[in-house]
Amino acid sequence: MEIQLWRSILCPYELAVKELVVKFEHIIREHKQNDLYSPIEQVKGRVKSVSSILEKMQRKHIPMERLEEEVEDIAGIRIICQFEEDIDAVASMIRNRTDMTIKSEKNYLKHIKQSGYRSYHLIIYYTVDTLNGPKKLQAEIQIRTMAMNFWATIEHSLQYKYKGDMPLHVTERLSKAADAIISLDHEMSSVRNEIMDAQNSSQMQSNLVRDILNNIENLYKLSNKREVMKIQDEFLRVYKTKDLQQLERFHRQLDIIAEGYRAQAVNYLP
Ligand code: 0O2
Repeated sequence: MEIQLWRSILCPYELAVKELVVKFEHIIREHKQNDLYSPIEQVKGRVKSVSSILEKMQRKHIPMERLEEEVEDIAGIRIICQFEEDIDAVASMIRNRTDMTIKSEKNYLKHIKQSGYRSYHLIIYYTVDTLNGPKKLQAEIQIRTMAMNFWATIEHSLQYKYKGDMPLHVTERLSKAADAIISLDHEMSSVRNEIMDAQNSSQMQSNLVRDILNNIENLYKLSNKREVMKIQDEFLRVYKTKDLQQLERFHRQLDIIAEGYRAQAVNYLP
């Protein structure tokens, strides 16, 4: 096929990958802004390379006219989670969306692949707007933990290196490593609540500090400088205590002060 034709086939998939990455990244941002733990840690996306598409078509005897129906992962999204429990949360989030519909799901956590591969796969239908109108296409979403991703990345490179002829001693090592990853994920799950609490507090602190500094900055425009310097010194004192409750109290008080100055400023308007 001509290069130009490949470009026009892949172009809507490039758009889909970009849009999907933005949408999943936005979910992370929304959680953080609302002081909530995000089940999504990281999102990556890629359009399958032409050589990888050709290899799959050859291996699965897919004719050119069936390419877009049968190669389901031309657009690929990978969602990385911290904990195994997060995978279910992300999958149901996707099921509930109105901009994606599920074609199929594969649970390689319940049915671990012979290689030791674990991950949750969803094939979705997603519509992009192109110059020729809307185009409904397929995308593969892989959801896995950081530990599963570590294993899969290494194993994928080794598969590439040995081109389907991996020596037994390497396969055995990878199988042991896969078992270790299962134990690691379970261990991390057992301390999940503590880790989540710590991460939530740190996110809450950073949101509070951001809001307080915004308020102080606005006060510079409305109040006298000496007053604001005093507030700033008080903020530094409270901040150094590393006590979240004190910081929250300070934030509330500052809100009241700022509100008072805003009301005064409105009253002075001609
Ligand atoms: P890429 O883009 O290099 O990742 P098949 O493609 O024949 O394996 P199928 O049914 O089309 O099978 O899809 P499946 O098994 O649900 O998932 C395909 C993708 O999952 C692969 O994409 C890999 O990304 C990942 N995957 C599946 N099995 C393994 C495995 O044993 N090890 C690793 N590291 N990854 C796996 P591709 O096609 O390899 O392309």
